[in-house]
Amino acid sequence: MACKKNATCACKAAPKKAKTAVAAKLPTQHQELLAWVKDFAKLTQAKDVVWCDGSKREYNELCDLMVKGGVFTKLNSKKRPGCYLARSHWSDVARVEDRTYIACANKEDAGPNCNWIEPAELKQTMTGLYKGCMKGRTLYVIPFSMGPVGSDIAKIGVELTDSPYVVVNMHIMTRVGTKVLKQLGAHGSYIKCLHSIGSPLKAGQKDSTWPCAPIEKKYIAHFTETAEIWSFGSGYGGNALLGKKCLALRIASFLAKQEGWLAEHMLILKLTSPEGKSYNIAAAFPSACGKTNLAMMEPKIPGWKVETIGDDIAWMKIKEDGRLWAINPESGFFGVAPGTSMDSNPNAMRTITKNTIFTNCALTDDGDIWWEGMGVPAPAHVINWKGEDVTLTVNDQGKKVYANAKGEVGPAAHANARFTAPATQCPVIASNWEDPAGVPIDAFLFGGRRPTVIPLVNQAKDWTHAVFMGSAAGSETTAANLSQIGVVRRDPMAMLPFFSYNTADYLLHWLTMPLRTDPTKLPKVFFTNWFRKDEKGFMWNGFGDNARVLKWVCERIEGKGKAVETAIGFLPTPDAIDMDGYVDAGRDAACLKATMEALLSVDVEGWKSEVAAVQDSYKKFGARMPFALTAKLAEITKALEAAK
Ligand code: GTP
Ligand code: SPV
Ligand code: MN
Repeated sequence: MACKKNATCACKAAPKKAKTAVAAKLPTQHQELLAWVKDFAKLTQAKDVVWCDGSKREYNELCDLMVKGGVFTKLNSKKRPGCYLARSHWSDVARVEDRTYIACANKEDAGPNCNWIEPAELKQTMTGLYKGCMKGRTLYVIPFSMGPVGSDIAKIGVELTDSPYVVVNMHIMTRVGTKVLKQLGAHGSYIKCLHSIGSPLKAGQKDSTWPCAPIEKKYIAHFTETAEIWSFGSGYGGNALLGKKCLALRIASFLAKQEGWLAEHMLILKLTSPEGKSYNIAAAFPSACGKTNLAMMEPKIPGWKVETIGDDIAWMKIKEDGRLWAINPESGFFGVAPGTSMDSNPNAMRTITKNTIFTNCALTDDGDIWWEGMGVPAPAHVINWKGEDVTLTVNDQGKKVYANAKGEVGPAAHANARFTAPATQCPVIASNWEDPAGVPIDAFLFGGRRPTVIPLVNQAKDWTHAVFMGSAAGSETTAANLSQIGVVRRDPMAMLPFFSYNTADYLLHWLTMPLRTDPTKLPKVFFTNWFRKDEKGFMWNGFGDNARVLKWVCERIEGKGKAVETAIGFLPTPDAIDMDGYVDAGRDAACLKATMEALLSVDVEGWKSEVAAVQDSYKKFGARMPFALTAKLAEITKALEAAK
């Protein structure tokens, strides 16, 4: 029979023998992979198995299926073409750090920052949970590549899941499908990722729109020594899109330690000066602390340009030239929605105009989405992230709030509402963002949300000091994980939720980087804090004005840029940051001058408490903590004593 696709299609020439036709139906010749899928389908009692090909047709069919099932709401195609809204269960709205586990033979190798369970015990528990967990559901097989398919830095994973929501999100966030199976061949190695929402369907039972398991049954497990990921009970973000935090951070950083490279919670941006010189900067900020914002920022200083390479994860290797080269292993953005506006992140707003999945945002009467801090007036009525009709009312303090029929008040969008959008839609995506070779990194920034003490920017004096800075990073917690919000916790290198082995060993791995290359070729390292506050609010505008700090960073890379050496690092002199055209409506010239002085000086008493807190945070690692860091801490403490 002639091919229906088109008259010239080559397949019509191919003679069809019955045997070949059957063989061609198999999605792969990889016997071990086929057997693994078959075994899991049997254990979970899935109703059927679908191998994902990664096609647009598959994506659309699954979206339609979810619209029919009430999981997805199709948004107004004039306002948001190709966009959908999903609402999760109220209990399944963020990563669950307390239910995230590292399973390796020795507990000490996991260390105090990981929840450890003995691997055989955890496998037994989870096998029990997986038994029959996909009854009435389809098991989807998602072959995916982190990094461009075929790149020598890329890694292949296969996720088995019963969530069509996961499949379509993985389509955006990773490279999915037949091309990956082809790359894998019959014997290639891949990372096994098991996922179930943990909510079997009985015959005739009506499905809910966000089935998931109760918190005590949720497990996000990593068997590091065998590079396996087992996730159960959650359908949200990093708990379920296993290529992201589980593979590209936890499993990859474990491998990176053994193989001498780095897998980090970092954005990658390309910054070009008015003279046309480009710099690649990678920055590690904790969850919901401004990586997406910085990665696609519109600089507020004329002539400077930012282009995006990645907004969340960087894989970095030392190459023959001695420099550290970075790739973004992802292919989309899973970005925080609330607070994203044409003011704060215009390029994110432009990225999400089409083909985007929104989760836990509010739905407007005209079929569009809305969230707090979107920069457009709050509509009189929306459906909030819980699916309730809510209307805008004024509370006792004269503040506009959304209230439901019972008078209960709350945000219309969840604080960790997210958008999933293809990286290619970002108007400032760098032309080389998918270069399998990556980009050479010129500078690292560490940072966090610190309302007090920590200066706007501070340059490390040497590599050990740089690692110390990263180790000492702290931040106010955000809605990106399900625990208390707004308390400062130590978050070394923004990796606290993503460590898969002992943090002390991780820091030692960083400390030994200069032994792997010419140390002068390593990136220059800075600590930034956009979040200092005083009685007037934020002391620094942030967002597009952060380019002013990046400009100083570039000047320092060039060996220029005025700085003063202090006990804690090199701080810019008060006139070193380009403040031309900087406007803070709430601060006049004198106030601004005083504010900048406060932002760029050492708060000696504050820093004494800070180093004491860092010392305290080191204690739990005992003798495993690298001596170089305790020595650096002692050196800084002494310098602070001498400072006043
Ligand atoms: P994950 O995706 O969770 O890893 O986080 P992310 O680091 O990419 O977070 P994102 O860029 O989406 O951070 C968003 C939050 O940071 C919002 O609350 C923003 O208002 C806030 N934010 C980002 N940049 C700045 C800034 O320069 N100044 C201030 N004050 N807030 C900022
Ligand atoms: C983060 O929490 O750092 C995220 C979102 O990037 S999630 O993918 O849910 O981990
Ligand atoms: Mn992140």
